[in-house]
Amino acid sequence: MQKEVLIKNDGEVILYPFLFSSTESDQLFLDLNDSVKWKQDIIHLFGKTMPLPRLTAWYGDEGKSYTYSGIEQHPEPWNSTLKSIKSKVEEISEVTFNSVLINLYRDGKDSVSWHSDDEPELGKNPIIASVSFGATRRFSLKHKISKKDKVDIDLPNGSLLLMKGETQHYWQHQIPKNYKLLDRRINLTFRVIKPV
Ligand SMILES: O=C(O)CCC(=O)C(=O)O
Ligand SMILES: [Mn+2]
Repeated sequence: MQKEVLIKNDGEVILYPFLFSSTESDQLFLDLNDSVKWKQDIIHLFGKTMPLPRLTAWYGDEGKSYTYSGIEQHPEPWNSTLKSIKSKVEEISEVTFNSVLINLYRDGKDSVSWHSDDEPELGKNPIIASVSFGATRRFSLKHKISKKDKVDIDLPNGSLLLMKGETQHYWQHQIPKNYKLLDRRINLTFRVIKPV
C-alpha cells in the first residue's frame, strides 16, 4: 500500500492516499450518507450555545460509552458498511478498533477547529485511524510548543490517515473552513475506547 510519512518527530503521522479505489469510495460515500444516523450536536462557548459546524455520529461495540460535553454517549451498533471499512483499516494499521466517530461536513463552511484527540477514554498515545470520503479537504497539524512547525495536507476521497505515538500530546489538528467549497465530505475516525 502506497504511503507517505508526514510527521516523524514528537509523534508519527502517515497518509495512505489510496486505501479504497475511487469507485469503491464513491459507493461508500453514498452508503454512509444515507445510512448513518447523523446528529446535530450543540457546543457551549463563552456562555452561549451554538450548533457544532458539522453533523456527527458515533458507532461502536456495545458498552463502549464515552463522555462528551458532559453527557454520557452510547454508541450505535456497527452496520455492514462500517464493518467492512473497519476491517480494511484494521488490516493496514494492525490495530483492532472498538468505536468510530463520524463527521459529515455538509460543505466548506463546516469545519473542526484546533484540537487534539486527547479525551481520557483514549488513554496515553492513542492510535487514531481517519478515513475520508467525498470532497477533498485541507487537514492542518501544528506543533503545540514550536508553533512554526506546521504541516498542511489535502485528504482525498478514499484515503487513510494514521496518527500514532505522541502525536496527540505534541500536536493539534484542524479542518479549516473553505468558503468556496460546496461539496460534502464524510470522515471516520476509528478509535480504541478504554475503561477509565
Ligand atoms: O475530519 C477530519 O479529518 C478530522 C476530524 C477530527 O479531527 C475529529 O473528529 O476529531
Ligand atoms: Mn481530531
